[in-house]
Amino acid sequence: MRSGFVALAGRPNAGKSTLINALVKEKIAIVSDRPQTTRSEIRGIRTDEDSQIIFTDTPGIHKAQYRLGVRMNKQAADVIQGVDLIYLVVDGSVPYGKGDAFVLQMVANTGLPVFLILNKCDKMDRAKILHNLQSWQARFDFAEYFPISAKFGRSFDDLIRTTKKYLPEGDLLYPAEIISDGAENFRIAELIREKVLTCTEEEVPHAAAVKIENKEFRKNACYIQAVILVEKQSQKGIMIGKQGTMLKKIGTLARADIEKLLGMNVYLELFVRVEDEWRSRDARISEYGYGGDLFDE
Ligand SMILES: Nc1nc2c(ncn2[C@@H]2O[C@H](COP(=O)(O)OP(=O)(O)OP(=O)(O)O)[C@@H](O)[C@H]2O)c(=O)[nH]1
Ligand SMILES: [Mg+2]
Repeated sequence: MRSGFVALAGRPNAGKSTLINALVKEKIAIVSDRPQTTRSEIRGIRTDEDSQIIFTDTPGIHKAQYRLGVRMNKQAADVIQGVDLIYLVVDGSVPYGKGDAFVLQMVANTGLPVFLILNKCDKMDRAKILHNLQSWQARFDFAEYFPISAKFGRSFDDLIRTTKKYLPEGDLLYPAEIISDGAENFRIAELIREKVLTCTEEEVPHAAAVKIENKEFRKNACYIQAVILVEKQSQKGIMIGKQGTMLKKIGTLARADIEKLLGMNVYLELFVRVEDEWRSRDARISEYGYGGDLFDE
């Protein structure tokens, strides 16, 4: 039996969360085409007859503008220190840049084995994939190379088989049936935030946080009250929309996903509140569950 830890690291939007969901065959991390979707580490556990792999999705490493971003980057950096293996997930369809070089240096500095996961291969032809792999090979001595499509790939057997070789001998670290160790309220809040990310634009999705205020189970149904926090009055207006249309749309989409997660009818009430500059305030960031532990800069 082998068991161990694998971190998924990379720039925002590379497809880390899409990949972790595919690897554990359940939606444990939210996904969107906005950069900086993931704001905290998320564990996904895959157990089979001879192994248990604990994957950790991390926030995309970026140039932080707010304390929130600083804490997200710090958490990603901390996670990759404490694993057996790192997947460096890159979006092969966009050109290599400074951000890639920065993240590569970070993972290289750990001294750990690193797999290059060249993602979004569905968007590239064979020649481009090959060229891409060769370019990455010249930059660092990766332990393995995997061209994949996290979104459309059906089997990751090869990746899983090879990953096991890099894990130590060991027993189960989690009960075999556990896929996620995330708190239920946080997962619900994240599903709501995912719809905020899909439905709103520009600065609004980045300025939004979601918090569950109340959750009750009654007669095989779940009653949830959640608040969407934004930084400005103008953002509140956008989030509510004309005659509440935007908030209604977010609520309808989120409810469907929460029902799937909980396996029961859900009654979801959403509110919007302004929380001044929450992205710059440690207490608020921690309260909403983003970033890792507090630290001094
Ligand atoms: N075409 C294509 N799109 C993909 C693939 N993988 C992910 N995407 C899309 O890329 C976008 C970003 O995906 P995420 O999984 O949220 O990326 P992430 O690396 O977790 O991003 P952050 O959380 O911001 O760091 C989404 O719109 C995904 O649907 C892929 O293999 N092919
Ligand atoms: Mg993500």
